[in-house]
Amino acid sequence: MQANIKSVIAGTAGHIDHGKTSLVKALTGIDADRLEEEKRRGITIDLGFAHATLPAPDGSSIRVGFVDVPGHERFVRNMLAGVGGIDIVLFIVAADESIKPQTREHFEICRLLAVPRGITVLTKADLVDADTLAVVRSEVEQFVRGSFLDAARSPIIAVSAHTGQGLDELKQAIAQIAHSAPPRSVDAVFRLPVDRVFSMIGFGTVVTGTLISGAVKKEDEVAALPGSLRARIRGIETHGEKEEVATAGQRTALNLVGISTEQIARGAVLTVPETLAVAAKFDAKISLLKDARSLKHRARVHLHSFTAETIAEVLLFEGKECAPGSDTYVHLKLAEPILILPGDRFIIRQFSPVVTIGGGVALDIFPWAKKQTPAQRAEFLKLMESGSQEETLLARVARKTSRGLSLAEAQHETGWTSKTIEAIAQKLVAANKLLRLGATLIAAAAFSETQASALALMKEFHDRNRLASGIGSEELREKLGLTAEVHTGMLDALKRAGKLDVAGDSVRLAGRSVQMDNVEAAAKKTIEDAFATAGLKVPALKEVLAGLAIDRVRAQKIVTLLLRDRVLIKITEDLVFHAKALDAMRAMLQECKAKSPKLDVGRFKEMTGISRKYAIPLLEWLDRERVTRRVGEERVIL
Ligand SMILES: Nc1nc2c(ncn2[C@@H]2O[C@H](COP(=O)(O)OP(=O)(O)OP(=O)(O)O)[C@@H](O)[C@H]2O)c(=O)[nH]1
Ligand SMILES: [Mg+2]
Repeated sequence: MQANIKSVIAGTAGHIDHGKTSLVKALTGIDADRLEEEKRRGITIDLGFAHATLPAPDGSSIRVGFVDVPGHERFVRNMLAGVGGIDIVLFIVAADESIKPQTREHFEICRLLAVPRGITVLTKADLVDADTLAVVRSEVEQFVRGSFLDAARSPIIAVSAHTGQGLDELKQAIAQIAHSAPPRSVDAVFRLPVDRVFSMIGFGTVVTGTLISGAVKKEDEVAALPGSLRARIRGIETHGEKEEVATAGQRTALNLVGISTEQIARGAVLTVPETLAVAAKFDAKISLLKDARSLKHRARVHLHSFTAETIAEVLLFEGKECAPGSDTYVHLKLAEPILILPGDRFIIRQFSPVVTIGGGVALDIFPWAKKQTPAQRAEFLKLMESGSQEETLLARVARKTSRGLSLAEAQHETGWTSKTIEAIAQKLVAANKLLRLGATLIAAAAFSETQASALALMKEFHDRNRLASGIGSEELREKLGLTAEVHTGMLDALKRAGKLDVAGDSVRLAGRSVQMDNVEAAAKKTIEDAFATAGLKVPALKEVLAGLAIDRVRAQKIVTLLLRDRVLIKITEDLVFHAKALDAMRAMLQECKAKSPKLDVGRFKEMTGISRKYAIPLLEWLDRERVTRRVGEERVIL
């Protein structure tokens, strides 16, 4: 492939029999009507494809892929599958018939899908005289006035596929427009909406489509959405030539390994695995055509996005209906999930009888419905419609408050490449609007609030639990409802600010320690003394606590403190020793070791003067502490 050759896609549009297929053939030499039925009936039923290389004004070449659509009103859905992703529309009006119903419908579809540019072609010029042609030209000029096809900015060219009149002028115009069109960004996630699936003997599954964004190369792994199928790309063809790479703006055929022709159909989208996510509902702005009926809340419509189509229920944010010729924000609930990204245009058609009634643009494919009021949502959607990438990413993160937005979620919500998300996030972090905690983005304001809530919660905790030295980190996280990443980030920030102390798993306000009254302090001393004087012949903890002047709950908390500070050591559920007594025992064992490292229960009992009841658990504890090691019936002192 000559990498420097620019590729664009031109699509036809217009009423049945107005000469679309004949024109494509006259321009490319290729008959895009490929079905036997099409040839027999002399009409186009499904999409047809052709290609040509045209000389550009600067002497270079331009490759034009043509998508030829059917004009018959019954096949508008096929037309819709072809028109998505075209760069240039050849808007066709037969000079002998002028504007007809599908002239209007196709025009509206192109306008609603925001096809960026086009050429109006008056076909069959050979069938009319100059006066008639002038009349039709002026009717058409009138029709497109003020639109993207306004004669002031886009040409109107009369041609005849039969005599060849106007074809050179048209080719030049196509090359000129293609040349001046801004190149598509390849720095976007690869997406190929599939419009055709067939199998080729010796190759297996082949799918074709207009590559609407990004790029793909041979041997890449691709995911087919919706669904979980994956495939490897064995071969690529664009415009009839084998290639190593295909990029946005090319008609592309991919030979897939791993997906059979039964497993994939028109409507699927091939994309990068583990990157984008399908949506079963999304928020959008829709516009209703002037001659459509008003659209009621909860109405069902046919929704077309690129090659996919499904049924959608339209939920209005306000009012009971949307009036013809107006636009409004809506929530759409889909019968089947589709891959649609913010900024993608779609068409809606009346449920029955099926006619095009409007279109829209997807704005929020993962709405945060429960947490936002309708007014907040409308505000949010307005920003999604017109805000910069920085503004929209910030708003997406901010609406998640203390939960934050992970980088993976950000990619699902925006459809941007991870590179783009990282770059924008970095700018926002540098401007102190966002923080990045691991793989989570959180708005600066939400992070401050999270810290304030944590401090307030800690204060309340200490006030209620004077005898507790701190709260368990996990308990705090659950109480605040934070994700692990935000929680860790919050603790780090407050530790750094000197506001929290974190010891192991326990979190407490800085400078805040256990607060005991006199009775509690006395009780603590009583417990400590009871164990200190007992040596290894310890009393039952229960009995010690029963003798105290305070209630069981507080007494238990004091024991917890003594255990935490390692004044007391718990050996089993019922056996607690003073640390000093255990230290003394260890010292004694070391002395014994000098005589003999062997230790049996008898020797241990003799040495310590304790009964079997204490000796066995103590010996087991010593094993666990690696002071002794059990060897058969005996132990060795280590
Ligand atoms: N005289 C004359 N006839 C034409 C011209 N272009 C097309 N036709 C005839 O018009 C008829 C319809 O042409 P197509 O090219 O099939 O029209 P189409 O717009 O593709 O029709 P659909 O795809 O079914 O919507 C055919 O009989 C063509 O031969 C032209 O420039 N001059
Ligand atoms: Mg045709």
